[in-house]
Amino acid sequence: MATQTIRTTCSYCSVGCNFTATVEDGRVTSWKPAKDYPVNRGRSCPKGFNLLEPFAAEDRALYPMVRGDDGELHRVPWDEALDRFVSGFRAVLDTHGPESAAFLSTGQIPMEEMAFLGALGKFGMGMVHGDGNTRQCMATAAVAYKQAFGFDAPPFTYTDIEESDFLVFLGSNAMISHPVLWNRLKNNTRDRTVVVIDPRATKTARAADEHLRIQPKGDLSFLYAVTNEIIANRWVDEEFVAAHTSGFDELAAHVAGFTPEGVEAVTGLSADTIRQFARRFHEASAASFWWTMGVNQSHQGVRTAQAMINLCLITGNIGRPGTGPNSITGQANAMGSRLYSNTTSLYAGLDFLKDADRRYVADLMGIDADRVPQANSLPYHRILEGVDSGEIRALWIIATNPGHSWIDHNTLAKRFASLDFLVVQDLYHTTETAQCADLVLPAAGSGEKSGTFINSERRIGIVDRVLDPPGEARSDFDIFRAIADRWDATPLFPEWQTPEDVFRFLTRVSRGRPCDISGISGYDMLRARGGIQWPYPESGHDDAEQRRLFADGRFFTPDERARLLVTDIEPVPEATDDEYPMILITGRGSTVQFHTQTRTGKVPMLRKSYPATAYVEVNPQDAERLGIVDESRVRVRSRRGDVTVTARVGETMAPGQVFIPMHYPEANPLTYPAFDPYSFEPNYKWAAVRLDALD
Ligand SMILES: Nc1nc2c(c(=O)[nH]1)N[C@H]1C(S)=C(S)[C@@H](COP(=O)(O)OP(=O)(O)OC[C@H]3O[C@@H](n4cnc5c(=O)[nH]c(N)nc54)[C@H](O)[C@@H]3O)O[C@H]1N2
Ligand SMILES: Nc1nc2c(c(=O)[nH]1)N[C@H]1C(S)=C(S)[C@@H](COP(=O)(O)OP(=O)(O)OC[C@H]3O[C@@H](n4cnc5c(=O)[nH]c(N)nc54)[C@H](O)[C@@H]3O)O[C@H]1N2
Ligand code: SF4
Ligand SMILES: [Mo]
Repeated sequence: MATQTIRTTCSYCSVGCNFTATVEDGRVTSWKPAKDYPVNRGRSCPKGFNLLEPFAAEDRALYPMVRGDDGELHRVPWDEALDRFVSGFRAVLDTHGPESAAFLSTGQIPMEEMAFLGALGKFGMGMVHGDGNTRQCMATAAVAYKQAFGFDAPPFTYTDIEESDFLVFLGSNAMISHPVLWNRLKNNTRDRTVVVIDPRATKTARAADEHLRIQPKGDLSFLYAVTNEIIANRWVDEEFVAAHTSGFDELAAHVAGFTPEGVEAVTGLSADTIRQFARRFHEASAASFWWTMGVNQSHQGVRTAQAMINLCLITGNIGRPGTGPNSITGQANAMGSRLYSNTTSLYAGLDFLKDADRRYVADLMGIDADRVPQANSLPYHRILEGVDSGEIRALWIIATNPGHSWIDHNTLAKRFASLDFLVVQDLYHTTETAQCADLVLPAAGSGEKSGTFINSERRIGIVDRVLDPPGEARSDFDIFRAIADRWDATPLFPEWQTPEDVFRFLTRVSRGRPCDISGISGYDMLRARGGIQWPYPESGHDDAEQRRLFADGRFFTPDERARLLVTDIEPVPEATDDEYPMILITGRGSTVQFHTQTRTGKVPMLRKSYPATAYVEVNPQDAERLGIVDESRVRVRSRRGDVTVTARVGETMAPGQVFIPMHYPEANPLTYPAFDPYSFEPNYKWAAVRLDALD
C-alpha cells in the first residue's frame, strides 16, 4: 500500500494554518493540524478541520457546462468548452477592443494561478481590465500602506500578538474570523490589555479586557481625538518623527480641532474614555493596532487605517516586537492577490503606467513590451458600471461569487444577462453567479492542486495536492494553460508548464522589490522551512522564523520616510431618517460559516452550529418598541431591497443598529453602494433600513 504524508495550507482564512494529511492509495486517512508549523502549532478551527469535505459535495461542477437554448446548463466536452471560451471572448475583443472584456478574480486561488491568469488575461488575450474580490476586502489596507509606507507592506509577524502589552482590535471580530490567530493571545504572558473597538458586542468584544462600543463610522474622529491628546500631552516620540516621517505639522494642525469632548457625540464614547485610551496607548511599552473589515469597508477606510498608522508612527510603535499598525488579511491568499496577480498593479507592485516597469516584466517573460497594457484596470465597481453602459460585454469570473457577495446586488443578475458572454470558473455549478453563466468551467479546489499562498504575516506557505479533483474538474492552473493553448498564446509562456515554474518566475520578477523573494529556491525550501516570510532576497536575507518590517525606520518611499496622512470627516453615505431609521451592519456571523457558504454550507458538522435561515440581530429596546419578539419573522427594508428574516433579540446590538451576517443571501439586497475614494472598496457596513414585525 502506498502511504504518503502531505503538508498543505488551509484555503479559508488568511491565518494560513497548515495541515498534515496521510494519504493511502489515494484516500486521505488522517487530517491533522500541523504541530510543527509556526503559524498554528497543532491548532485549527472547525473550518480547516473539515477542509476537504465540501470537495465531495453533490453539486460539484464535474464537467464543463454550456447554457443551452432551453436556458439550462448542459454538459459539454472540454474541447467544446474551450472553443466556446475562445470564440466568445474573441468575438467581443475583436469587435469592441481590449477594454470591452474583463476578468474578476479572487484571493482564494494559489499565487501561481493568479499570476497565470493575470498574464493570460492581459498579455495573452489582450484585456486591459481585471480586478479581484480583494477589492471587497483588502483594497483599503493595501492603499493605506502604499500611500503611507511607499509599498503595500503589513509590518507585523504573528508573535507580535504575543509580545504586545496594549492590543487594540479595531473593527475586527478576530475570535470568529481569525480564530487561531486570536488564540495566540493565550501565549501573551505580559501584563497586557486587549481593547476591542466595535459597535457590536461581538464574541471578540466580550472576550476582551475592554469593549469600546463606538458609534458606526465614529473611528476616524476617535483616532484623531486620540492623536490630538497624544500631541497635546507631548507624548510624541520626537526623535522618530524627525528622523523617519513627514507631515507631522500638518497632522498636528489637522487634529487640533478634535477634542475628546468634541467627538463624544459622533463616537458615542465619553471624553474620559478617549483620554484614558490615549494615556494607556502612550504608557504601553509596545502598543499595537489590529484591524480588519470594520475599517476597510468604509467610505473613509483608507484615512481611518492611516489614522492608526499615524498613531503608531508618532509614538514609535513600529518595527519593534509587539507593535505596529497591523491589518489582518481576509482570504487565504489575499496577499498573493495584492502582490502577484497582475490586476491592480504589475507583478510585485510594479506600475502599468511606467515604461520601465512594463519593459522589465516583458523582458523577464521574453514577450514584446507592447503586450503589457499601458493603463490601469478599472476597479470592480467601474467594471460593473461598464456592463450597464455596454462598454464591458464579456466577463470571466474565477473563484468568487459576486451574485451573493457584491454590494447592493439587486441588479447584478440583470447586468450579467445583458453581457454577450459570461464565464464562471468555480468548484460548484450552483452558485448564484454560476447560475447566470453562459459557460461554467469546473475547477479543482486547493487541496486538489498545488501552489502557494501568502498569509497575513507575509508568510508564503505551500499548498500541496492531497486529493485528485473529481470528474473532469481541472486545477485553475490547468484551465489557464488549456485556454492559453486554444488562444494560441502558449508561445508567450514557454516556461510555465507547472505551478512551480511560475513560482520561480515570481521570485525573479520580485528581485530588488520590497517583496523580494528571490532567495527562495523552490517549493522544497518552503516545505522544509515551515513557510518563509517576505522579503527573502537572494543575498543578505535574514533566516529568523519570525520577521517584522521597518526595524531600521526606513520606509519604501523615495526619501525613506513614512507619510502622515489626514482628511476631513465626511458625512455618512446614507443618513438615517424617519422612514429608514436604523443602521444596518453586515459581516461574519460565526466561525463555521465562510462567505457565501458554497463550501461551509455543505458540511453537516458545521451546519449544526449556525442558524439555517437568515437572521437579524436587534437590541431588546428596539424589539420592544417595534413589537418584535425573539425568533419571530421580521421584514427588513432599505431603499434598495426588501427581505424577510428571523429576529434574534439581544444585547449584541446597540439601540438603533441591526446586523445581518453576509453568509445569507438576504444581506446584500439591502446594502448601500458607497465606496472609499482612494481604494474603491465597498462600504458594506452602513445602510439605512427599517424593521417591521410580521408575526
Ligand atoms: N468564520 C469566518 N472567518 C473568516 C471569514 C468568514 O467568512 N467566516 N472571512 C475571511 C475574510 S475574507 C475576511 S475579510 C475576514 C473579515 O473579518 P472581520 O473583519 O473580523 O469580519 P466582519 O464581521 O466583516 O467585520 C468585523 C467587525 O467590524 C465591525 N464594524 C462594523 N462597522 C464598524 C465601524 O464603523 N467601526 C468599527 N470599529 N467596527 C465596525 C462589525 O461589527 C464586525 O464585528 O474574515 C476572514 N475569516
Ligand atoms: N454584506 C457583506 N458582503 C460582503 C462582505 C461583508 O462583510 N458584508 N465581505 C466581503 C468580503 S471581505 C469578501 S472577501 C467577499 C467574499 O465574497 P466571495 O468571493 O464571493 O465569497 P466566496 O463564497 O468565498 O466565493 C468564492 C467562490 O470561489 C469558489 N472556489 C473556492 N476555491 C476555488 C478554487 O480553487 N478555484 C475556483 N475556480 N473556485 C474556487 C467557491 O466555490 C465560491 O463560489 O465578500 C464580500 N461581501
Ligand atoms: S483559522 Fe483560518 S487558516 Fe486556520 S484552520 Fe481556521 S479557517 Fe483555516
Ligand atoms: Mo474578505
